[in-house]
Amino acid sequence: MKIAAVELNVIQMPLNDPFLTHLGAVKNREGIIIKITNSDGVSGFGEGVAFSTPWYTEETVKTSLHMLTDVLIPLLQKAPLNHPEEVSQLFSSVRRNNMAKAALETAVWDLFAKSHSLPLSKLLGGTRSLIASGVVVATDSTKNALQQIEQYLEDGYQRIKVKINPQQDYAFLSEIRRFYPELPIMADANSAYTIKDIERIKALDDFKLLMIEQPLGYDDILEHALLQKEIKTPICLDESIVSYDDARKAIEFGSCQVINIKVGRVGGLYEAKRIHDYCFEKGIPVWCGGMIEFGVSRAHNIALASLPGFSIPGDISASNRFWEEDIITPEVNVKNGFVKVPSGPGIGFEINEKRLQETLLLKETFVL
Ligand code: OSB
Ligand code: MG
Repeated sequence: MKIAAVELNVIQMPLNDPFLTHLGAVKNREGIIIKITNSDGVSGFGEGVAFSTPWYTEETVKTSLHMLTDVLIPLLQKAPLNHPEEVSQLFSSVRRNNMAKAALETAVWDLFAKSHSLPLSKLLGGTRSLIASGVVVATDSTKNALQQIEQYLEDGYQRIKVKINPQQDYAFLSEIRRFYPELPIMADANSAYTIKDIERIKALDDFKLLMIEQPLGYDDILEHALLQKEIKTPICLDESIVSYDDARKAIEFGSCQVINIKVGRVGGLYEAKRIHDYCFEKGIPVWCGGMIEFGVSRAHNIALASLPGFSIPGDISASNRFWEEDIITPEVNVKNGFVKVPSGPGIGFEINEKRLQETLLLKETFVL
């Protein structure tokens, strides 16, 4: 596999509605769309999912651009690659910066799949042709949450995730349960609690949530294990799991019963698949997390979620959940609660060049 050129496109788009968590609001999404082209003129695409500010992880769009430009693209340039599985090892000399790594690594997977005329899902070992779709409600008002839930259920979503924090938990969830007693709901705290809040979190067992996501520290696995012993609701880890080893330790410790896998957070599809395979073997269900991402990353998520261990509807929603118009064509659609896994080569979606140009902030090209 000879990579001849890498193109970095920084784009920006407003969200249909602000995405609110206790950590702040996302109203505009910047992202990095990577195009790599081989010597035969075949192109693969990847997406950098770091945010403009470091609220979710330590990375930002700017740190990603620095890593890509000054470190990762030069590394890729040096190495003769036979398979995308090798990229992860190639980048192992670089500490963390997982979203920057994943942006480039996923583009290599797409390129490899396309040059072998294989759907990416098949290359990864996917077995599903339909992905059960869930959606996230991220607002600070109960009234808005109820309205959004009503709309999303009408759209066919199979599972709702809501954002919670100590200012918005028991009363908020009671009100939702009053209208939707049987709805599959999960609650994501994005580390809004500490172990001192144990009684507060225990009270949430009343709501028969599918799970509670990342209640405690963003890099903790120890206190989550203590908490899990005290509550009935299964804990799902998100922020705490940035590698295969984190997943293994969290499971061995009893820190969680479920893992949310995000390709960007763990540094690419190879690591995501390793986590999946480990969890599958241990009987730990996984689901695919979302990052308010554009179509390229959505497409990679769909391919990943076709693996057999993704047994819970993830945060894989339609393009129109966040965007007036996505940068891929066709857009991601949810039909009867499912997203179809494309059967075309690679990610199975084309880039909407017109939309990419409309949203473009900056473009850089590297000839290798
Ligand atoms: O914690 O899962 C999270 C979005 C951005 C950053 C972190 C998280 C989220 C979501 C998923 O909750 C939103 C989506 O569907 O993309
Ligand atoms: Mg989360």
